[in-house]
Amino acid sequence: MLLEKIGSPADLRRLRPDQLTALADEIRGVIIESVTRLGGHLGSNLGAVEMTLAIHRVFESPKDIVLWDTGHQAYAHKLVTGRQQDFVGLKQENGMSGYPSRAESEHDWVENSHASTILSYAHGLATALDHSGETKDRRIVAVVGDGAMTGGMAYEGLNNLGHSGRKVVIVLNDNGRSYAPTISRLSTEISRLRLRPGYMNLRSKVARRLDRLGAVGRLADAGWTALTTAIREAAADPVPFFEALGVRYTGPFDGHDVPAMEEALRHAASYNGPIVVHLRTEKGRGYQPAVEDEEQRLHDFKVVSPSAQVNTPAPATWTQAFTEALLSAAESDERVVALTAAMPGPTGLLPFQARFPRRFFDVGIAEQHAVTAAAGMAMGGLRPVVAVYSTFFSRAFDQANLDVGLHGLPVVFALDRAGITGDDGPSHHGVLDLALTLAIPGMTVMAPSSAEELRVMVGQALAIEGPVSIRWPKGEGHTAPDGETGSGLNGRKIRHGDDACILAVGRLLRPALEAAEELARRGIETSVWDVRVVKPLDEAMLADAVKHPLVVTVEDGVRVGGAGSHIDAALARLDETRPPVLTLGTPLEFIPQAKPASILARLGLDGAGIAASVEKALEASR
Ligand SMILES: Cc1ncc(C[n+]2csc(CCOP(=O)(O)OP(=O)(O)O)c2C)c(N)n1
Repeated sequence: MLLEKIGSPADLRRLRPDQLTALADEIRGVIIESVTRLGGHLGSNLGAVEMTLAIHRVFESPKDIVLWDTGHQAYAHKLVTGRQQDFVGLKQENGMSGYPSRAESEHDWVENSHASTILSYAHGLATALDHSGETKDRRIVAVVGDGAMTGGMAYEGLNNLGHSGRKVVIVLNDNGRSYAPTISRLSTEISRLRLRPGYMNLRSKVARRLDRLGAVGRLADAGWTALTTAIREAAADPVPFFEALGVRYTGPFDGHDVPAMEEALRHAASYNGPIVVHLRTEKGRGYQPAVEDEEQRLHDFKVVSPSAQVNTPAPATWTQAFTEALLSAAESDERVVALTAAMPGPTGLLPFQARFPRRFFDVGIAEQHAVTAAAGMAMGGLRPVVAVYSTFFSRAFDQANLDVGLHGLPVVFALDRAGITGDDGPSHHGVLDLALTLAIPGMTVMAPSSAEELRVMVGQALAIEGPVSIRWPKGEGHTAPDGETGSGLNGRKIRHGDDACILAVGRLLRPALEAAEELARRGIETSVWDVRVVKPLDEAMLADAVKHPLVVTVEDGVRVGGAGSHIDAALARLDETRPPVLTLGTPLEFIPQAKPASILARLGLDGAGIAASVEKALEASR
């Protein structure tokens, strides 16, 4: 195994070209084996193998700074920076992160894993290096995908890099896809260029001729750049876009040809300013199901059972319940349209796209645009549904608050993967959406406790003349504990008891009921409500709650400013002498990766934890 001999990127620089090919195969083997067993980003990592080798042979990390946008494509980077042994714990509790991680390695800088930020980090780091006079000795290379280039921040970064002239090599990792084919005019234009064989042939013919001419013929950098520019112009190159922003462009190059990339990167590194090196890569390379990934399951592969085979369909999920309800609402109301920020597969919109292609909008990784565009659609009389993961909704808070909320527009926010999501770590937990949506005046906030409730709520939400959010967790859909669903904006009382009243939000209804049973075994009788709608709160539910000596709220979002705080404030308004209110939720901490059940147990949000908290609070109040 060659890989065993690679302890750091310096070891890569000793390898011959044939060894690099063998090493790339070994790396793919490790990625496929680890991801199919433990889950993780498959297609993106398989596509980035040779690119990673070329970057680490040209740039000397950690002296040179290697930055990855999103960070979901950094497995090969991890493998060549001394973390081969850690792949056994990929995305597991106390194991290696699926993203770069500053705690893991001095080769890792950015671990936020929300897309389109890297050019801003690069601009900031380049500014800092200029300040400290280190620019001469340290270089910065920032890898960004064509998908990430659809996010507004990427353009803000590009604009500022171009304006400042700071020295950064931007590697555009262009595989033509986000989860789905990338939605971007720029990307389409670039793809057109990369797919035009005449252009590529002309490029390599010129390169070969220069090679034959030897050292003199290889020209100074300036001459080389002028020549490639001339070729591009002759081929009606659309890429002056970058250059209008003050960022040089070179490419496209074959992102699986290490020597060609090395040459391109060396040229680029000698340019004194921001420069894009455009690499054409194949997502999923080396593993055909990931190359063909129409269902978008292999971008971020989930293990559904220990014996799971790739392509095994997942069991019925919350997302599927959303899809079905949305399709049926859209059949009867042609104003209903759906938007996604580059995630039609994971948000359950592929069937909607197939059924209503003209009413479906993939806007690219552009959550902010999605929300304000939805505001515009609602102003024009449509009924937009913005389907987005809870964690990515944070990006568009200002747009939801002012562009939608201030105008009181009927936009439905369908927030999937809310609460504790698990193995993607701190950046992917959906613990902020309740606090954020509750803070928006006029927003109706729904939290279904079962997939059946979710179906009901989608229909309800579309009938409300104002903004509505519906948030639900990741994974297999819960069924209602008693097979019932609620109605209107009411809560639902599921259990009766006099000692305490538990108000449970969304998926935490289940552990709340388990806690109630556990408490009953200890002689403590509790009422349990399924809150269903967190805003506006059901007055009858509040009136019932204050009749108990203790009120307990449970949610899987931040305790501070979340549903519990909101309920506490409402109870205070209702009854100055209200009973004590115990609010259970997630702490204001970045929560590390682990299985959701394990995290919830650690945070005291499983049945046993809730029961223990209730008992303790009752003892304290006696
Ligand atoms: C703000 C934000 N929205 C959505 C996502 C989910 N997401 C993760 S990777 C990805 C696609 C990225 O495409 P690209 O940058 O081209 O990289 P590739 O996976 O194709 O290599 C998306 C949409 C995210 N990480 N951040």
